[in-house]
Amino acid sequence: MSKIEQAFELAKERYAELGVDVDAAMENVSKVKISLHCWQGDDVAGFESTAGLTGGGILATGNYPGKARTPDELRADAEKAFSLIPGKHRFNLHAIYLENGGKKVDRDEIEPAHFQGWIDWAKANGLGLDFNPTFFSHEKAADGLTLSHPDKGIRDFWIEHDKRCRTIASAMGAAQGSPCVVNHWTPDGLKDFPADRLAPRRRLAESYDEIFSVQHPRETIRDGVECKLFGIGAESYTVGSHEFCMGYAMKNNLLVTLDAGHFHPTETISDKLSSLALFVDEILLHVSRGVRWDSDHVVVWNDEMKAIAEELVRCDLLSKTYVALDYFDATINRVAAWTIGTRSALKALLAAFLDPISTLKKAELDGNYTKRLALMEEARTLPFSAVWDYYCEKNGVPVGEKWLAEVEAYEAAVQSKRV
Ligand code: RNT
Ligand code: ZN
Repeated sequence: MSKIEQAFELAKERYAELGVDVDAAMENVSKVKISLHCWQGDDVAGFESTAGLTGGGILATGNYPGKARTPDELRADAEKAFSLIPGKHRFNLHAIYLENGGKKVDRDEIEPAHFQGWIDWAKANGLGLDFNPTFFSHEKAADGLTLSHPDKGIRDFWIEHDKRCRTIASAMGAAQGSPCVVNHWTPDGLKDFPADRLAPRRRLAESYDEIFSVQHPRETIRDGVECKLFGIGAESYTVGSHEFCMGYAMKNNLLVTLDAGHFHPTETISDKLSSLALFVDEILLHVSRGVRWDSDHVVVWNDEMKAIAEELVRCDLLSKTYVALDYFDATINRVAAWTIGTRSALKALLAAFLDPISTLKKAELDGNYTKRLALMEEARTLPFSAVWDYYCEKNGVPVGEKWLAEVEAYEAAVQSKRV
């Protein structure tokens, strides 16, 4: 027996003393598919042009060398990350990651053919694809308004863009045999006090109404609308606020997208899940890490990640929740950023499955809050790492920090050669 197996067997016994079935926990976590965001690989630049991220209330900071410059490079980097992450997962594309063969294809001209390379790659690698319309980094978004713009011509341009995105997503869903999850996020907002808060929201709702009036089979596509508190340059007013998006999604049977960085600093998305679950069919999560604001730091296994995973497990929400990552750190190796964030999310889920939750719930029902707190506290130091290490080994991915050497070797052989 290897050291990892020995440690695992001891850990399994310890968990069994608390009534926790470790094998079931590993089996449960292996069913969760996390959607890795393509945009960590190149700082949200995309392949439309060489302009990179402009405008739109999101910001990638840092200049770590070696970012992916072409679809092939991005795919190679993603494959490297996937090889270091246990389980089979998904890949989340934005419309600006099209393959246009070197010819300008504007946002209102994109077609499934521009994503055929991605569809073929996903199939070859056993991945599902998800998709996003891109309402930023474009001259028609330069003043911070898109679907809510007062100019009908500009609104129509973006409506056409989103309709095409949904057609592309539906084609992806049909090709992969699982729904392509489309997230609709608009940066629309105002820097200073609005005189009219209602009209832009009415226009956004009308634009969405037109976009979603096009029906696609449910087996191929799911749509979510994502709110935000504020963005850089849109500090005073966000058209797609939480109330707007939640209201719109509930009324129209769409997914509510919750991004962990899009709320007030002490407001958590973990606490929203149980309430939402009572009233919506499905939820889309953008797991991120805001530091002081929606800074999109790499996800780590912190209190909020822990709480999100606990809610998903304890409320039995994984079957109705799509878990996607959303962050972009350009100051560290980007393959490492994917690996750290995804492994952290999976760790949090495995740990949540390993909690002695039925005992905790029973103590709570009995009014025995002493026992509840005592057990929760003891559960923090159960031998989790022995189970996680074994889970990684069983899935054929590096155990512990060993993945880092692989990223360093990849950086030396591949990423550092990109200049
Ligand atoms: C921006 C939103 C949005 C984007 C991605 C690139 O604040 O979180 O989800 O990060 O679509
Ligand atoms: Zn997001």
